[in-house]
Amino acid sequence: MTGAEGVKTTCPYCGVGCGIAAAVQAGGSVQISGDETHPANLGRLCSKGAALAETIDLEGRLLYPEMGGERCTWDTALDAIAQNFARIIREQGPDAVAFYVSGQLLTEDYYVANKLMKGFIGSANIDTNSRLCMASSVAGHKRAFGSDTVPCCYEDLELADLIVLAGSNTAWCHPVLFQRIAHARKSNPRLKIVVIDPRRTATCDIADLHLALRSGSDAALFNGLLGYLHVNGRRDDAYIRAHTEGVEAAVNSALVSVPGADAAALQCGLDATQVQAFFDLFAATEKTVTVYSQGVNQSSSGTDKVNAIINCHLLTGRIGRPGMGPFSFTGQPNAMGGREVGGLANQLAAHMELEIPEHRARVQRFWQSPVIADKPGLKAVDMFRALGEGKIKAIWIMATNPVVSLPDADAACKALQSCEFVAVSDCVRHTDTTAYGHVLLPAAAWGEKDGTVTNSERRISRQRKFLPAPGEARPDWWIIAQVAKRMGYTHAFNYSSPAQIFNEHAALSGFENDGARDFDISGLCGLDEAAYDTLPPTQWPVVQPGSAGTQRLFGDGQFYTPLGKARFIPVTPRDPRHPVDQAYPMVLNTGRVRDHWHTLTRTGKSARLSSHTYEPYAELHPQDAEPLGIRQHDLISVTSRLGSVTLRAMLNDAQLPGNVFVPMHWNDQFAAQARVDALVHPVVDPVSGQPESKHTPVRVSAYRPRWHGFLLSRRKLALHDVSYWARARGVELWRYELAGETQPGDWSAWARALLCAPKDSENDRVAWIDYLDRGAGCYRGARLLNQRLESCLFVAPGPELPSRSWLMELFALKRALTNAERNSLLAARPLAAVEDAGATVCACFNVGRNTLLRAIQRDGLHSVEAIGQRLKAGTNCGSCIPELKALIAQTVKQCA
Ligand SMILES: Nc1nc2c(c(=O)[nH]1)N[C@H]1C(S)=C(S)[C@@H](COP(=O)(O)OP(=O)(O)OC[C@H]3O[C@@H](n4cnc5c(=O)[nH]c(N)nc54)[C@H](O)[C@@H]3O)O[C@H]1N2
Ligand SMILES: Nc1nc2c(c(=O)[nH]1)N[C@H]1C(S)=C(S)[C@@H](COP(=O)(O)OP(=O)(O)OC[C@H]3O[C@@H](n4cnc5c(=O)[nH]c(N)nc54)[C@H](O)[C@@H]3O)O[C@H]1N2
Ligand code: SF4
Ligand SMILES: [Mo]
Repeated sequence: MTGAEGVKTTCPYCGVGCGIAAAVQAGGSVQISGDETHPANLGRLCSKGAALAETIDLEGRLLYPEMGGERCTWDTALDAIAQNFARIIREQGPDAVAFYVSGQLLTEDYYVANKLMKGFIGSANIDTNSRLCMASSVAGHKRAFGSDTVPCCYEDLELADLIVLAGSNTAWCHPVLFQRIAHARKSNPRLKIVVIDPRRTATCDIADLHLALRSGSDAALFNGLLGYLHVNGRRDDAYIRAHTEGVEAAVNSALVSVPGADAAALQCGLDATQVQAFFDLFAATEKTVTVYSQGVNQSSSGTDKVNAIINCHLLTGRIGRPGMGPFSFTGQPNAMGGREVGGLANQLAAHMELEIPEHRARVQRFWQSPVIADKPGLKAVDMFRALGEGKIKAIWIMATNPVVSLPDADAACKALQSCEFVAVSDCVRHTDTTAYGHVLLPAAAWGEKDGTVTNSERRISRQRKFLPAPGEARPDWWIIAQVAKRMGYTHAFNYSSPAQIFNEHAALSGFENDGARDFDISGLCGLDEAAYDTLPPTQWPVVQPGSAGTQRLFGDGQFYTPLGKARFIPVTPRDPRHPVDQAYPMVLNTGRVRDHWHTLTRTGKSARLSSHTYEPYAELHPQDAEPLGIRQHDLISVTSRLGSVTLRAMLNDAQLPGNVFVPMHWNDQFAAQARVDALVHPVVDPVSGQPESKHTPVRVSAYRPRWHGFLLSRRKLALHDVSYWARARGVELWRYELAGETQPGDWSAWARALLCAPKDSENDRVAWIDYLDRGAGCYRGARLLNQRLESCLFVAPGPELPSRSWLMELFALKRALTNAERNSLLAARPLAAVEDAGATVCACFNVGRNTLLRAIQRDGLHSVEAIGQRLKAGTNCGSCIPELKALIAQTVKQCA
């Protein structure tokens, strides 16, 4: 669909699923704006969506197939996969091969991969990174509803009088929904917000109540709530009788395990009055939505946490009606689509079950396939364990980077290293995972392929192509179908467009479905190419052709269990001291930062997005840091029984004492030793198999190198002799933070060896300015090329180094440096006073912390609106508003 604003498509990042208009300009650049007609965002975008144009250049792209590290033809690469898979299946059986796929595949890609593995190879060894993401929600939904159904829609957030955000840093991870909630709060004074998170996050900015509960104790809190609602006469008995089963067992289990608000407070490490306030608010508010995300799912008791939440909604009958319900926010753009096609190892397609013989027979009949998998395959963590043990001989990884994102990530490296045959489909040439691929397949990226994705409110939206695929990149569905054909399944994989695949998927959803399965989009079946192309964003189910879709589910009290009733699940909260390890006394919590996406393959390309957090860090409470001799911005080691990382210490009281928070994003492409999943234990939830990414026992210690430094360079550099480095994109430069254990004998020679480009032409005018204070252990050097700053290195014995801001601005200049600028280089600031902007807070308008502090202190701008008017900060995507408020609050408090 092309309009005046460009092609309408969907954001490739989070599960909010915002609509985007992408317009290719005359010069080839792309302009991105929010699609005002898309119901998810109505024109809004967050910082990541707004910066998409900065991430689609071809630098670092995988453009051609490769085998054994050499470029090869598509035929060679595809034959190699088909032949190796076929041979291993012949010799060892179908369970000796596996696919590891991703919630970032489009539904059509995902459908084809699942069909090939389950219906033609005949194994269910296809699992997905959604196992690390949504598996506990899926398992909790199925236990309670008999189906993996999200009953709510975004509008419920606007209709609610209470929104509970459990284990969700909505402000950073679902920013447009956060904006919708913040907006609703302004227009509805009754709306109260409760945040349940061990950390005080940016989301707490709009919270009326923040419960900083002990890590992992959510099931105790919601069990306490269930008992409280029961005891205080808040049961909706008519609803319970008509539409649910198992209430007494769940209530008894709650009353025994957590008898009352005081017991909940004790088990969760909370203040009893706060818990009481939460229970009272929940009890009194009919229109309550409970949102949950990874603080709930990524836990060894994740499924129980989900059911403890759902139990409270069932007991009060608050489900399926406007403004209420349990609402899982999905992470990836197509986490939901993956569930619909059955991309998890324990599912069949179109919400049918592997364990049910009639379902298997039905899918096989529909696919007319030679076989059908008859038992669940291996879940992600088990799959990589089996790879390491040599039970799986060949794996094909698509659209995910498991060497970074799986728990016990070093074991994943070893497993891939020892595996007989590894194929990787990715858009990027060098990732921590492509390093292990025998065959690399260049996938078409966002903007280059067509298909559909489903967002958190079950809304199916089109991703539309607006750029040609570069080099020999091909869409994932095409690559998979090519391999399937070469394995002999030509007839079943003879697709020529994603529309054909979508039609087949839609037909399967309605096949012999007399209302027994929630996922039914047969009303979208039979779309021709033109109708597929113009498909408007639609919420499933869509049973009748021409239907506008379904906003909410379960309004009729009918569920997908054998009796048609929702099930209460008795929950026994785990031991709050879990796990105990004296040698590793702290709890490692991991998650996301505002402007980065996962393993940095995309957001790491944008200078704007990299400026908010440019270095891997660990946040901890000053009370924990002090006895360890750790000061603000020191380097530290965080170590578990499995591994160790080196990071920058950020001390703040937003963490609970005893907790350390480390972002999940950094990896071997961006830092020396910051792949945090190398530390995370592969402990999984017993029901869902989802890993516990938020709770690993660790210890923390100061890391004291001999020197610290930073380096700015127009070229990407290979660093030797440094024990710590982290790199980030800047405008026209790479920024490196450095530290080393050995001092070079001659700093100046070291700097020249590192920074001199091998291919400066004879006509280039190179100049060096440097300065060494041997006694103080300081070195500063700058290299100019044709009178522009080419690179500079600053070294000191401690982490206190000059601000990088002004130097970074010089790289963006298109002209020669002035004499004054040259003379100021080694001071790292203009000798004539120009104010230093400081670290970026507003990425959209590049407004720095110091500029904001000056505006607040000196110019008396004490509201977000006033700052917005003067500096524009916070007026575009709004992602930085929580930080602006925190700066105002902090500065005003200091002045008072
Ligand atoms: N900026 C950005 N946004 C993203 C992504 C990204 O990479 N970057 N990724 C997307 C994806 S795939 C996902 S899955 C979502 C994730 O979205 P979220 O789940 O919101 O993000 P996380 O930061 O992983 O974790 C959320 C919070 O859980 C808290 N937590 C830890 N342990 C517990 C606990 O025991 N109980 C409770 N109640 N809370 C706990 C953490 O402190 C953290 O603040 O984000 C999506 N959006
Ligand atoms: N410690 C810790 N670990 C975690 C988490 C956590 O909170 N803490 N969160 C977990 C969660 S929720 C998630 S979702 C995962 C995410 O972890 P990953 O899925 O491993 O991370 P991504 O960087 O999104 O990897 C996607 C890869 O696919 C490539 N790609 C992008 N588009 C396409 C495409 O169209 N086709 C193909 N073939 N490739 C493409 C990208 O270049 C990239 O290499 O991490 C999990 N791991
Ligand atoms: S909230 Fe941001 S990242 Fe998520 S879909 Fe919308 S624009 Fe993309
Ligand atoms: Mo995720």
